[in-house]
Amino acid sequence: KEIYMGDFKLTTVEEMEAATNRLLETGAKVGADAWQIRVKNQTPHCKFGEQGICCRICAMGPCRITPKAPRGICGCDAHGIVGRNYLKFTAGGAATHSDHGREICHTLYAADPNGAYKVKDPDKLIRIAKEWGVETEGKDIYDLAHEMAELALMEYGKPFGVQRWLKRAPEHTQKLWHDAEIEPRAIDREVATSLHMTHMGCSSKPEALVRQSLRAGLADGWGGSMCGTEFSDVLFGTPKPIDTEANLGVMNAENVNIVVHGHDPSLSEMVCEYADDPEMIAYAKSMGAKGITVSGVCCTSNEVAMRRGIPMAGNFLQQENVVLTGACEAIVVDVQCIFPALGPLSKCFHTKFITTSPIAQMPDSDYIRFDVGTAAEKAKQIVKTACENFKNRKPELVYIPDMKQKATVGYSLEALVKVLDGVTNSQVDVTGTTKPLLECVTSGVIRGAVAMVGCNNPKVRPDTAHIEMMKKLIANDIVVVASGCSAQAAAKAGLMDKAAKDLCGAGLKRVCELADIPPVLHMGSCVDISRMMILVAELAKDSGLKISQLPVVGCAPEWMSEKAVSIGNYVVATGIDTFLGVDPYVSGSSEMGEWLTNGVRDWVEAAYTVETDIDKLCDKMIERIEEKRTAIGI
Ligand code: BF8
Ligand code: SF4
Repeated sequence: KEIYMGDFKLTTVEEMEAATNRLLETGAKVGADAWQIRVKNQTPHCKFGEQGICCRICAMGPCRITPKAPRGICGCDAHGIVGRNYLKFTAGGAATHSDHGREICHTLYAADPNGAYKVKDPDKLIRIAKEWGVETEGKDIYDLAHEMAELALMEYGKPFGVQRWLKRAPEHTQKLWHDAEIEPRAIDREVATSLHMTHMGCSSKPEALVRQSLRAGLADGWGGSMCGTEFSDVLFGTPKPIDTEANLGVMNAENVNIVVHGHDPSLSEMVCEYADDPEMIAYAKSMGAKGITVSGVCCTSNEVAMRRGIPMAGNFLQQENVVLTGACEAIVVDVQCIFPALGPLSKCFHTKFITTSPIAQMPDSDYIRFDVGTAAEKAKQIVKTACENFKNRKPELVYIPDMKQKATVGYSLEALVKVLDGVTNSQVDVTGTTKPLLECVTSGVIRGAVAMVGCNNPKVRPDTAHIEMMKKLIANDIVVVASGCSAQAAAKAGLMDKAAKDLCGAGLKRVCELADIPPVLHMGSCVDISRMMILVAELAKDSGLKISQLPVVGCAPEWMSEKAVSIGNYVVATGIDTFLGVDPYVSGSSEMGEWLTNGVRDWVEAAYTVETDIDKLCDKMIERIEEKRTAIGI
């Protein structure tokens, strides 16, 4: 099923798998373990766990629900157990994203005109300050940054009131949240309340557990994640379209290869900064390399790709591959989605596995503790360590698959509004609104939009769901906005190359040409799904429609993390139907299933669809988009 267009050709999943297999051969030679092997050891999975009907929140258990034992020792039934597990899962994700956001606020608090961290987008800072009612006139930008950082940090623990960012939502959405009692209060409070509710002997009523799941999710998407995204932009710059490349072929056999992996741009930005320093490049040369190549894995890769054009080596299930190339001098990680496997794996090669965060400490790693105060010095130390490691490479183990695609990334909301301005023939001055995009949608040139997000999961043939669905969507004139590992799957395949416009239906193709954009738009990392929330909020306000009426849906076909469930909850709670390709351990409770796929619609006008057949999942999304168009008469 190869698709040729001039000299442009998508990279197929088969080609990616062949490259992986070749790398696994190297792994076998050095006695390395791999997720492909561990999956075999772990399957079939425990049925109780899969269905969410195992409870171990108190020491009378663990209790497992069977037809013969329909209740745990305390009397909790399957619905309560599944519901509590679901809420705990959500709380884990909300805590994780939000804590990342908090770290960014601390970095902003430490911003200093003479220090490692500066304010790169002062206009955005002023815009947010005005939005929050903070006086900006005559204030030094760094004083303002510190004031705003402190206010943002207060959002995590304020005793009264709800999240400040909620005001960005349309009035109607805010009212729905208020009426359903799911407006998130302090971010940490929603996480703590969730853990309180799931303690032994608290909530076991699915309705209450689902309600709090939405609330904790909203504390993430319209709280912590939004802080993460917005203040990352202030610190490191708001992304603008930029060219980069994706897949393992971005690593360079002649250079010192540093791979950044994780999530918080505070680390990766500094590593990139120093890897670019002439002094460091000279140092790499003195070690026998031709230069330094920094590439990325997972969300931190999205962050530095969007702002610096740093190439993306791969996504979640490709993290071991970067080490298996034998050409990785250092894989530098901060937090989240990091395989502990990287420790023992790196020991099979010369690779230094450098952990940097007290939050993600792992065996078999070199721990170089990174914090805002010593960022410059530590980043330098990391780059130097990598350079010095070049000489330890075993040339006979080096194999970098010759596989990469071009990608244009960096479509923040600000950038998107700007590029789409060029599309319509509208004589009205529409600068700064989503109206051009709306015009494309209402005229039917674009049928709608899908937000493709989330991870890889061995339960789905890696990247297939992302890539195949995107191909089908764009062929149907549905524009795709992508983030996280989904975005990287697209980039690896070539779907973020502007040449991929030829895979689109006639309408979307025309828009891509006029706006000079690829059909799959990179909106960033997973915390940046908050950008998508602001986009739909703006679309609703500019069109006078409710968010739930827009022909827009969300999809996480290969998700695996707690964060993904937290995201799913806030996307649904924002009024966007959300399609999952992996079941969130709720199949053991018909009531929970009913609440998530239907019941929540009464509160937030959207719900989940879970479908593990990817073809069907995609068709259902297209159907939903067309239904929404019909309902509003476009
Ligand atoms: O936050 S998509 S595997 S990297 S969880 Fe992780 Fe999933 Fe990737 Fe980023 Ni998001
Ligand atoms: Fe069993 Fe109830 Fe304890 Fe859960 S809370 S482990 S169901 S006794």
